[in-house]
Formats: sequence, C-alpha cells, structure tokens
Amino acid sequence: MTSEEIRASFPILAREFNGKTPAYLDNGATSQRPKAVIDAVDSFYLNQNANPHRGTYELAMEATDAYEGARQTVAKFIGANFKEVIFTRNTTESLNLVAYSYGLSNVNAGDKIVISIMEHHSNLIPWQQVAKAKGATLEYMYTNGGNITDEEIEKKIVPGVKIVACTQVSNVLGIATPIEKIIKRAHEVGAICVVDAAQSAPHMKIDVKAMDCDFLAFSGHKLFSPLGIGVLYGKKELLEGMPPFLFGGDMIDSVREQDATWAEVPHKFEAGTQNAGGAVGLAAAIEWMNSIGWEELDRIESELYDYAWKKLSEVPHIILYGKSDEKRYGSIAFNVEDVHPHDTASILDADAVCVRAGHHCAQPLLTHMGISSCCRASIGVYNTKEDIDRLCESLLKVRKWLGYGA
Ligand code: C6P
Repeated sequence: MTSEEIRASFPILAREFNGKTPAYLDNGATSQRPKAVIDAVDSFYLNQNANPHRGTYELAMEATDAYEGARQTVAKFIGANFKEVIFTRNTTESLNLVAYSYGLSNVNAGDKIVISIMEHHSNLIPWQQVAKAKGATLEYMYTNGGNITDEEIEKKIVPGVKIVACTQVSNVLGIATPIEKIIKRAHEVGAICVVDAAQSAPHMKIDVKAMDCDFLAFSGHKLFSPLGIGVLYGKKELLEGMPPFLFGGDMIDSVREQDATWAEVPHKFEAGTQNAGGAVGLAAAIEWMNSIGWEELDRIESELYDYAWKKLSEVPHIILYGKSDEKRYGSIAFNVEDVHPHDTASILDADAVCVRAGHHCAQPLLTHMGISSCCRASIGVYNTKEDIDRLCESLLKVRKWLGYGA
C-alpha cells in the first residue's frame, strides 16, 4: 500500500471540521480504525453474533470460532502460545489483573517493586496499591532527560525486588526504554518483569519469547481496533499458578455450593461474556497491519517522526521535551513558551489540528521534568508530512493570538 492508500483506508480522516479535514495527531490517546476493521466488526454482528463458549448450535459455534480465531491471530502477532493470550478491556485492566492476581499473591512485607518514572498511571497506581496492601516499597528508575541508564538499572533492580514493571515506550516522550536490559536484570535478581506495551505495540514488532518478558499488556484501540478490547500476555507457567482476578461465568471448571474450581488458562481470566466483536476487530486490525508489513510501517513512521521533530524544532518559541539516545516512537511532547498547553491545543483545534494537552496520565514524570502539563503530538502510520506542516503553521499563530506579537 502507498501512503495515500493507507490514509484512504480511514474514512474518518475525510470528515471536515470548519471546512478542514483533521490533522489527527492524537494517536497516543487512540488511533483511528481502517474500513477493513469496521467491516470485520460489522460482519461479526451481521452474521456471527452469539455468546462464545455457551451454545452448541451452529451460530454460537461460529461466534466461538471467531473469538478463539482472534486469539490465535493475536498470539501469532506477539510470538506467544494462544493459551498465553488473555482478552481484557484494555491495558489498564491487563495491568490490574497482574497486580491484583500475581502481585498480591507474590509480594510480601519488605519486598520491593520497581517501576520507571516514565510510567502511565495505569502501570503505577496498581503497584502503589499492591505495595501499600503488602507493606512493600515502590521504587523508581529515574531518567536523565529520558534515558534510563545501565547504572540506574543496576542500582534499582537488586535482590529483594519481586516485580519490575516498565513501559516499552513513554506515552509522553515517545522514548523507548532499554526493555531487554531491564528484563534481563529483573531475572538476574529473581524478579519478574511486566511490560506496558500500550505505546509500543502499535509501532514496533513485538516478540514476547525473544524479549523473555513475563507479562505484556496492550490496548486494541491504540492499534486500529475497536474500543474495549485489550490483551494481556503472560507466561503459561505463571498464569497457571495465579488466582483468578474476576469471578463468575465461563471462568470455572465446576461449582459447588461452598467452593469452585477454575477453568484452564486463558479462560480462567476471562469471567463473564467477552467482547467478541472487539476481538474480531483486533484480529482484523492485525491482518491490516500485516498487509503493510512491519518494515514499511517502521519506515513510514520513522520518516514522519524525524520530519516532525525537525520541523517543530524550527518553530520559534517551541520547547521540545526529552533527550535520548534510544529510538523514539509516536509521541513528541512540547510547549509554546509562556502559553498554557490547553490554550495551545484549543488554538490548533481551530485549524482542525488534533493534539492532546495536559499531564497525559503521567503526573510523576511531568513533575520529574519540572512541568505540570504539556502538549503532545502523536503520530500514526496514516499521518502525512502535510499534517506536520499544518501543526507547525498553526503553532505560529499561538503566541500572536494571545498577544505576544510573535
Ligand atoms: N494512554 C494517552 O493519551 P488504556 O486507557 O487502558 O487503553 O491504556 C492505558 C495506558 C497504559 N500505558 C500507557 C503507556 C498508555 O499510554 C496508556 C494510555 C493514553 O497517552 C490515554 S491516557
């Protein structure tokens, strides 16, 4: 597919706001969906909808096949066995599952949990809760501007650490963490490593076996799929040893008046009726990405990212955040001097340029950076250099509109 064909696959990008099509640069919050995904979800509801795993009639079996087929597609996408793929609502639920099930069972008083200062609240608050509940301590790997150094990894991940939880790409700075080193070090000290792949799965090939991570979480909606479908990968032997997170229908083996036994993984962790339409949409999104291929996706996005960074750095009065030797993906954080990011985002909106402003659910990181909020442009594969040019042109207006003169 050419870049034009990729963009044309997304019907919403043809919508107009004040006579302008959107320069949609908020892919870190959620991506748009290609028509192929919308059609796949439509087709599921038009032709195959029934409650998976419940009925023995043909329609219900087709719904089960569609749902379990989606699991196989996800497993292949990340190099896992299908029994290691649990469908959840989103990254947040996946990480809470690990914290509440694995964390509460394996962390004891005096133990340490280590996370990075770049974590999204979804990979931070659940660990705060586990630490508080168990009398453990929560420690942070800090960055010097964006890099987590080898020294910091060795200093923080030490014997006594039970869990290391780290993002693979910062949702604010777009900076990739040295995740392989972090996983290796975690294992050396006898800890397990949980990877938040919410901002990496849409941008880079993930191979959980090569990474050797213990758990990995991501959301479908940042990966061209419907809202409300997410994934948790976990090593089978770990998942088998963990208690269920939610209890109810479909996660049991047998139930008696006073006790119950659990289904095998992954179903032990999928209580209640699941989002089969979402799973089918996620599988369609993966097929759509496969039809482009990782090499091409990476080529297009890297070129766009470099172009955006260069163009933004040429705009007067723009502050760009984060320094790193690591590769960056998707997000660029910035502010216009003297201007609150919400004002900047609102002025950009008048030109149908969509960026996010605020603390990006990463308050400890922003505090560490010495700011309380910033703007973020986050790139997807369907963006073009024209979108970036429109962002930069619109940014030139911000200080003028607010009376700074330039
Ligand atoms: N970040 C952003 O605009 P959910 O909301 O569960 O799908 O994803 C949570 C999450 C977890 N980790 C990282 C690194 C994330 O970026 C996100 C979601 C969005 O940055 C919405 S706050």
